[in-house]
Amino acid sequence: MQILYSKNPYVRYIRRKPLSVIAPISVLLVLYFFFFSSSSSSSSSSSGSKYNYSKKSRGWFAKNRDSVVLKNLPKNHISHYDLNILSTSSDALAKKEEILILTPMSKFLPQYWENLSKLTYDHSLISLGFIVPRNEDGDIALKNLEAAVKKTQSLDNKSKFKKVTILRQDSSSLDSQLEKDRHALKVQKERRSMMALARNSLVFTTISPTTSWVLWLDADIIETPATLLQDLTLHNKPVLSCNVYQRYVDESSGSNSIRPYDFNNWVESEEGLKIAAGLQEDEIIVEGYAEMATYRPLMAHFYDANGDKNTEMALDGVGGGSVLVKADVHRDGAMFPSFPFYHLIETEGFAKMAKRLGYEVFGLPNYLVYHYNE
Ligand SMILES: Nc1nc2c(ncn2[C@@H]2O[C@H](COP(=O)(O)OP(=O)(O)O)[C@@H](O)[C@H]2O)c(=O)[nH]1
Ligand SMILES: [Mg+2]
Repeated sequence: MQILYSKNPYVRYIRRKPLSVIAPISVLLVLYFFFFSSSSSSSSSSSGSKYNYSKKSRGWFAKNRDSVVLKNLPKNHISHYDLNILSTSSDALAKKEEILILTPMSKFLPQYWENLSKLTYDHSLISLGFIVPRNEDGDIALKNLEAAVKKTQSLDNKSKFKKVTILRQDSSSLDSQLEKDRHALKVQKERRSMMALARNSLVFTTISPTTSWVLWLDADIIETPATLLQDLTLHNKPVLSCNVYQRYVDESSGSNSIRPYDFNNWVESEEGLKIAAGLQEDEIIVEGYAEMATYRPLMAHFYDANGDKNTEMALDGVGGGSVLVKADVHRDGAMFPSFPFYHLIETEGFAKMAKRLGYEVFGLPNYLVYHYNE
């Protein structure tokens, strides 16, 4: 072997002058590392941030590979979003923070649309998303919704919303939507679990890289202050729920009155935990039923007509009537469990999941929004 090698003229040359090979290789290595380290140092500046945008291409050769991918594609086909600078603050409107309003809708109420249209937050910063069930109610709701959208979106820039997305539900839904039917305890698990799937579908399809906030607003919330979005963002909370009430005519006095409607905004109780501990793995607790007395403090009962509208209270469960959520809470994975999660589902399970992800959940007992009275 030794003899064979030394007969090769190249090997003999290298043996005599090893520098002739080592020198150019060293130069190449130095150049490579120079470019490699410069490309990684530019991205490491953001390494302390939540999201990282280091380029996949590293150094000379990889850069060339990227340019091959980019060839023959239309100009500006790549959009860059830096989620580190996407803000959610108490000064949302001034900072032009975008809000996505999401509504599962089985019924279109003109009062809902009027209320939405009156919101004074800059409409060019508001996107809307709807999910409509695939049943007869849904057909009617869709027709009315589309007409309303068409009308609003052809108005002036001040009225128009940034974007409107309407989804048709691919999961099943219950047909009967009479209040007494949908509130019967035995249908709660099935109904709420379907609602959870619809909500998840809606948020995961419509959330965009520019969304700072998500407002969950049910289709039967027909009255909110026009400054709803400014008022809620002001608190700068990860999850913040309004107190849902209902207007009605008091039969005895004949006078207009209000009463609590949504009992899903609650604080966990000893009794609630005790009930949960005794349940089978797939059983759930639903709030507001005498059959299952949890004695949880309900936000609906904390309303004080003379109290400060900005009073906050920490919550463990929320309803879906009118809830503002920082988009990052959803991006981190908080969704609406369609299965028992700590014996909770849908919006109540969502609050639990947000908390398990380390976010705080709050409600505004004195900030009322009104549910439609059927
Ligand atoms: N996509 C979808 N939305 C629904 C369905 N059922 C109800 N909704 C909507 O979901 C929200 C909450 O439902 P709702 O029946 O009002 O619940 P409740 O107020 O707690 O009785 C409302 O905006 C409804 O219009 C359904 O099957 N599919
Ligand atoms: Mg409702």
